[in-house]
Amino acid sequence: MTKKFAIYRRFFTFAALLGALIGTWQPLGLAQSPDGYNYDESKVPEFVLPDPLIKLDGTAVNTAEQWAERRVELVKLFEEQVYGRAPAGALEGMRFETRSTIDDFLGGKATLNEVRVWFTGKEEDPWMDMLLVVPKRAAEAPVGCFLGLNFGGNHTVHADPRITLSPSWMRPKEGVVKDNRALEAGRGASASRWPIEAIIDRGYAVATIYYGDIDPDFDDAFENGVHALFDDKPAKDEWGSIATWVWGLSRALDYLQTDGRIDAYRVAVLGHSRLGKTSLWAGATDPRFGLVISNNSGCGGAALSRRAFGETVKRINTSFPHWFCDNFQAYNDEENDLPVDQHELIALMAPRPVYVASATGDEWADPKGEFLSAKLAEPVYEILGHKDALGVDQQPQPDTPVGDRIGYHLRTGKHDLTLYDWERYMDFADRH
Ligand code: GTR
Repeated sequence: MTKKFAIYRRFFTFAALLGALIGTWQPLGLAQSPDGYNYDESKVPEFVLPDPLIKLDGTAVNTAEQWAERRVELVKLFEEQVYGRAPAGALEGMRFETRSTIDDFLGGKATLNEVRVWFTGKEEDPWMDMLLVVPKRAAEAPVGCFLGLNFGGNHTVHADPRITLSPSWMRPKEGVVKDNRALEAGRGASASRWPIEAIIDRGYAVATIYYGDIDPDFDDAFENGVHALFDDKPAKDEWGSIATWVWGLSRALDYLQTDGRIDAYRVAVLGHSRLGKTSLWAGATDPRFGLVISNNSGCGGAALSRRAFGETVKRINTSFPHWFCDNFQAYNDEENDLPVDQHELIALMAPRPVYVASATGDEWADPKGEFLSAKLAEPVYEILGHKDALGVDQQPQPDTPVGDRIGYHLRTGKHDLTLYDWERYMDFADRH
């Protein structure tokens, strides 16, 4: 087969896959579009997606070796145009301090630790606090662990009053945050998103960190959080907040690798919404994460940018200019100019298992666009020996999980992370 033919074949296979998918989409129950945003499937613009299996020089990717080269290209494009380059690895002097141990957590089923990660080892510099809950059975053999950032402080994930109330800066929230500081009333406020006892009962550990410890979530010209440890304002292709949160997740994994109760090869990184965008970028940049989970991550996460359905690139860059690198602004209303799209982000997890989840009432995050990204990552898994990684051509009915190496479900309900989602993630982790 000539090289040219191989490229054409690759292109047409990808185009045919895309065409077939577009032809079979079933619109969800249409909610009213917010002003200026599209929730109408028939108004999705025409677009051509970049093919993950064609390199920048036009050559086709047919083998694992060729994919390894293509992968480097894709990571670089996402770094330079979307999330921004981050410093590689930990800072010199980083150390871990276990600040508390609760041995009788959940009636003695688990041990809870609060571990502070001192990023430079110096107490005057930024740090992050990890809450880690480990089932007692880890004494016999190391266990797998779910790691994810939380929105409201570690004290919000469980109501146990022995968990330290976060002293960090918080976004305002009625009843649980006042003057940008956490209130006692916020204890357990996010417990429904963190079903810790159910996770422990399934034999997994769970670790979480307040995302604002790593970088407070507001546009502050990069002066606080870990940015303060690095020089000046980031250049146009350097890290926004998502890449910074990812840097923190990798430091959390540095710690987990030192904790003998955790099987460091079985750490799943998970996140909801903006933190789902974050878990995907973490999985893409840190191959130590064995499994990657994106819950309702939407624009800049699992959803295809070119569909411009629900939240658009322009809207996200306007509301949250600090999340991505400044180069990403160039694609406001110009999604077709992006050298990548989000199916290629999902493909960066291959051959590791990845799970994408949507919710019926979360059209802002474009559930179909999230499904399509998962689907269009399949050819990369196939090259790496996992044929039919997702295994279905159409978005499944609500509450019908699908997939082998690539998992997907569409939960009935709103934008949220629920016990239903966690149960699917644990089933998926059990299988892998
Ligand atoms: C929304 C944003 C989404 C999503 C969400 C969240 O305001 O438009 O992209 O990230 O916030 O993180 O809760």
